[in-house]
Amino acid sequence: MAKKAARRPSALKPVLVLNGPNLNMLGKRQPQIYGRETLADVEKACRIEVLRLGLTVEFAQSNHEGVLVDLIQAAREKNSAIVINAGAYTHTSVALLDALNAAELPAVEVHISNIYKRESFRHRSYISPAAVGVIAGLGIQGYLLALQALARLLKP
Ligand code: CA2
Repeated sequence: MAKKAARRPSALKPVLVLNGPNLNMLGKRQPQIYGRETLADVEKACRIEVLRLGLTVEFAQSNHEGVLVDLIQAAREKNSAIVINAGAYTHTSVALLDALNAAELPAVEVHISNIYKRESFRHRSYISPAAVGVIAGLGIQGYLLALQALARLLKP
């Protein structure tokens, strides 16, 4: 019987999954837009997915733009890639765009909701030019799809 190939623990630095303002409220308000799963559920699902993918992950959330910039700056040394849901800063922050460009890491932008179905101010992302790809509207599955895409990009 053919043996299933065991995945070796990753030699890569962890992928940073970074969440911006108000995403700590996930599952607690507005379930019609953002669903019923909490940020802790997102983290759990990401940790299971990276085991399958042979990656490791670090999770962070902040409501503060400068803290997010600090985390992206540190990622340049500490992390191999970034999954980012910048929340409302997506639509306003040149600082996050600059930090992502300076980090020179593959980054995937994720939005739980379909930002193009919503108010016009959400149609514009300042950070997309620094992303290898953008996933929107697929709920928290978007984070797992982002990790899958990065696994393909990072693996030799
Ligand atoms: O769809 C997304 O993931 C967003 O990045 C979420 C942001 C929003 O400003 C973006 O336009 C799209 C808002 C995150 C707020 O999350 C909450 C979750 C539950 C309750 C209240 C806020």
